[in-house]
Amino acid sequence: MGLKVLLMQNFQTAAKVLAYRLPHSAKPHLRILPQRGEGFSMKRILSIQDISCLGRCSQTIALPVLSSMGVEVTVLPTAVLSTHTGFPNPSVRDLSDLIVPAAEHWQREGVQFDAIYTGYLGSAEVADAVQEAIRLLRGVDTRMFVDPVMGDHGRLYARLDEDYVHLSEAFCGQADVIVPNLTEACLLTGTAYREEWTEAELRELLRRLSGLGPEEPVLTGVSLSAGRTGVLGYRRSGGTYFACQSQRIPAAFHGTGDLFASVALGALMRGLPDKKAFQMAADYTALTIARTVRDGTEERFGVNFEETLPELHRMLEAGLNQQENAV
Ligand code: PXL
Repeated sequence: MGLKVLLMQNFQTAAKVLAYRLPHSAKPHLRILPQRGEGFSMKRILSIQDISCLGRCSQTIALPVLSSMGVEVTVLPTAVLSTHTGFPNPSVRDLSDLIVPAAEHWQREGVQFDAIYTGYLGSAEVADAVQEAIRLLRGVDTRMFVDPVMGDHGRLYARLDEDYVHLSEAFCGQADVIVPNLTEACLLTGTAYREEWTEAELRELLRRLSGLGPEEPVLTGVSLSAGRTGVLGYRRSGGTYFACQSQRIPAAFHGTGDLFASVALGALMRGLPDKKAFQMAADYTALTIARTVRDGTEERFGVNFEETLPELHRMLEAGLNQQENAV
């Protein structure tokens, strides 16, 4: 028997063994990436936020999560910090003078983005430069997904001030989708912050947010029944609301908002409808927080999403498969 034939036979046997061992959810009809020979039009997004070297958040979550969901990510780091600002005295290198030249470069190269995703920007200089970059790069079909990261639990994050809140309003005004938490929504709309809300009050807050301009404001971290948390969203065009709730895990890890936003954007980019995308983000974030609590990780280090990415794949596979069958 020739070497080539022998290799072929071994290859076929190995392939059979591999196929046999695949768990049900990884069988070819459920997949997040195409099979050999199939075409795939991958979405390209631009993620504009800082790199916090330690303490998983912003780019260090957006990049791995979106990449693993089958979305191409161009990163535009707005600053590099030794840690997020939940640690005392991080070392910070501002990169605001990179932002416009990088955008001009991509513009010269004719690069197009399916979505622009902004998160923590951290300073007025950065926010101004990012506005200009968006002006240069946003095409008619570019969706803008804004997470107006500013604070939590009723307080602004360290280093941010009132002026920054006004800049965030301008970003939200241009967005298709915004994903503020309750603290951010209150800051953006000049509403007094409180912990307890009725659903009618939350709907009113959503309408106020939509008055800033976004097509779809989605409030994150809202609880609509005991022991549950998730989102309440509003679609301005149809005047309809949607809720996605999951288990509430009582813990306050850094970066969970970034994880939530990245998963939701990834699912939207993969073509899932908004309610499914946000439900996936709520379920995956809850699962990841639960796993991180179990592991005993310190809150300042963020969540152990590396451990739960396989589950995210399974959720996305199931969502895509359902979608395919529904068509
Ligand atoms: O996770 C939000 C975030 C992002 N980037 C930096 C932060 C924070 C929250 O504190 O400090 C630098």
